[in-house]
Amino acid sequence: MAATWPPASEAIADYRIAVRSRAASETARQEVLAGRAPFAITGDGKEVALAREMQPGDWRAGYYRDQTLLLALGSFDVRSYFANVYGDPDAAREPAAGRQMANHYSTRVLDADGNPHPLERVHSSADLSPVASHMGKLLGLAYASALYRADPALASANAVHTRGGQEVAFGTIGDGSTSEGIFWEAINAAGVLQVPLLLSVWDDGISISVPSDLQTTKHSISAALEGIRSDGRTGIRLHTVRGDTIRSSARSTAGRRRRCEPRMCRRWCM
Ligand SMILES: Cc1ncc(C[n+]2csc(CCOP(=O)(O)OP(=O)(O)O)c2C)c(N)n1
Ligand SMILES: [Mg+2]
Repeated sequence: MAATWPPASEAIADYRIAVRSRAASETARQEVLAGRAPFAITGDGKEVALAREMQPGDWRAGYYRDQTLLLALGSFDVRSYFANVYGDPDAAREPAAGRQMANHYSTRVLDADGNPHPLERVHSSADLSPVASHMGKLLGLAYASALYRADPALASANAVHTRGGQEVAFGTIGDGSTSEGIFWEAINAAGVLQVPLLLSVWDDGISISVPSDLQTTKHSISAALEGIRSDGRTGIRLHTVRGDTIRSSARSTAGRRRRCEPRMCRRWCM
């Protein structure tokens, strides 16, 4: 697959986001080590490419490495990022009003008056602390879209929640977390139900202290999942790409997932 590159102005703007995000990561770690913040496991910069393939109305269900994704989506800025790290109780600065762990992200679905926000942005479901536990939510979001697609009357009756079922659920997960049971349940169900779901596994070969060699069959989640690769009717599509080709891969997969095929991309961290 030939890589298609964005215009230079877009690439520079994205690069700025990635650099800013990395700088925020380093500061957040310093704040933890200095005792001014309780916790920070942070992300890097590659997720900016994924953000560019998401559309208003899509959903995210991810984990603590996703700050660049949210920065690139405009879900928050660096100020709000640190409001999250410090547990700021003001919902105007920190969507979870300080009730989440640091680096656990969300966007508000309802406004201050209790009305649903219009579908003009990407929504983030609230992150969960037990690793992989968001996989059930990711599947549920994608399944809801599949049901809306199948029933236009249901979709139009719920137009504040769905764009006729055309939205897609984007997930992220670390390679170590793929050892959890719910990961396998969700991936299997996605392959059976053929829901619009795109999952990126950030394959850095480590999960805090345990190398993936010691916990993943065949030392590779892609290899372990080969048995449920799509046969055209059922199963999932698998892609393994390096960080520098994320964008072209996401573009190609984004088009197909809007046609309702579950995908999983195993990606190498940059
Ligand atoms: C069920 C559960 N077990 C253990 C932990 C503690 N824990 C937090 S992050 C983490 C490592 C996850 O590694 P991986 O999924 O590879 O993500 P990475 O940080 O490498 O991106 C662990 C073991 C947890 N949060 N939840
Ligand atoms: Mg890992």
